[in-house]
Amino acid sequence: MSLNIGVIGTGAIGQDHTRRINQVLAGARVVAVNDVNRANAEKCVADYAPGATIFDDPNALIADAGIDAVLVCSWGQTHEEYVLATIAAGKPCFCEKPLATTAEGARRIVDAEVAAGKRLVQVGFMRRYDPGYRALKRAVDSQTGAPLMVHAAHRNPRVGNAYVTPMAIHDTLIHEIDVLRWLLDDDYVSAQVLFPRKSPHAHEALRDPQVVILQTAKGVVIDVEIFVNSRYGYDIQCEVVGEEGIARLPEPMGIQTRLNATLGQPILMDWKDRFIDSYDYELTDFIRAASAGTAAGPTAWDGYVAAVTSDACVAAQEAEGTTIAIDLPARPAMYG
Ligand code: NAD
Ligand code: NAI
Ligand code: ISE
Repeated sequence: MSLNIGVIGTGAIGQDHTRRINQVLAGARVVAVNDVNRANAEKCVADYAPGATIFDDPNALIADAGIDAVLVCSWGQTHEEYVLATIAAGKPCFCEKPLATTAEGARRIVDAEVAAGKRLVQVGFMRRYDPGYRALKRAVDSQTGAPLMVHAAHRNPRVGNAYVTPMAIHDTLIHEIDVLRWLLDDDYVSAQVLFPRKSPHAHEALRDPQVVILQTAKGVVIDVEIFVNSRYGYDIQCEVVGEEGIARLPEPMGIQTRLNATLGQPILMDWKDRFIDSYDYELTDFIRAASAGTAAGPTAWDGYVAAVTSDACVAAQEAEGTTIAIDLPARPAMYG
């Protein structure tokens, strides 16, 4: 039996997820879509989901008896409402990051899922599924000794004018916030943000680059460079310094050339290409679990921890140079 999926938000990633469900993966079909911009919904249906129903009301899509599971791919500030409605309908929900744009919002989702009594939410932290990060985790767990430091970088070539300083945290750093916590099997205790000299390519409402320093409960110090006007490429770097050695995230595969007296290797320009296999794997996991009426992968609790950490990092941006403490409440038993 095929899982009938409804997608809310058919922009860049909503269309890409619809493409992979309908054209790449097995076990599910996107049969309904909704978007505040109907033209996006129409394009998504025309390109990737012929015959799918376009709902004008997202809540009607969630409630529809023909929909078994929901993907929330709309803008971050809309996620909480749709995830809560999907939990209330008792259906599995895949929610793109962030789970919610505030810690309070993410907590409401955790509380609703706990009240429902079973996992229904998977957060789109796809890097946990990336073969490179998984290989790095194996090396950190078994070869390089206890981690002492992490040096990481998250660089985008450019961003639009709607991307403002706090989005470097909520939209971009959030991937490192989640994946480094998973990589180190640790939680954060404090955050600090430093702003180097501003890039001339950054617009007025954006301080770019930024350096975020996170400390963990086990004493690891992490520095993450966020630079969203790198111009040269989409570049994700991660190096873990351990007691016995160093482990680095592998570069994405690319053809090495020897041409014109130069040794060359291409650098990707678009985030969509960098973790393309991971999106396939995370949705495979979602389809498998949702077909059994539940959810797998990164949890609502992971989304909540990321939101608490993001809020602390934004406070650290505002109090430049100051160290902001990160306090987490006890983890509900449902999340292990
Ligand atoms: P986008 O602007 O291209 O698309 C968002 C779509 O949602 C638009 O079509 C918009 O009209 C629609 N929308 C907005 N509000 C809505 C509402 N209330 N109800 C229904 N539709 C609504 O943005 P995007 O780049 O596709 O990002 C969407 C989400 O996916 C964001 O949460 C973003 O953080 C996340 N994202 C994740 C990754 C990743 O690597 N995991 C990458 C990109 C985006
Ligand atoms: P798993 O290996 O048991 O299952 C993952 C599924 O995705 C499998 O079906 C597997 O085939 C597929 N998959 C994922 N990545 C793949 C890759 N790179 N290559 C090939 N197939 C891949 O893993 P598990 O334990 O379910 O974890 C999945 C992710 O979700 C992990 O990152 C894990 O840390 C996370 N997770 C987190 C939880 C939490 O409480 N934080 C709970 C459960 C999972
Ligand atoms: C975008 O939303 C993503 O999730 C990308 O992975 C990230 O690199 C980018 O900075 C975000 O805007």
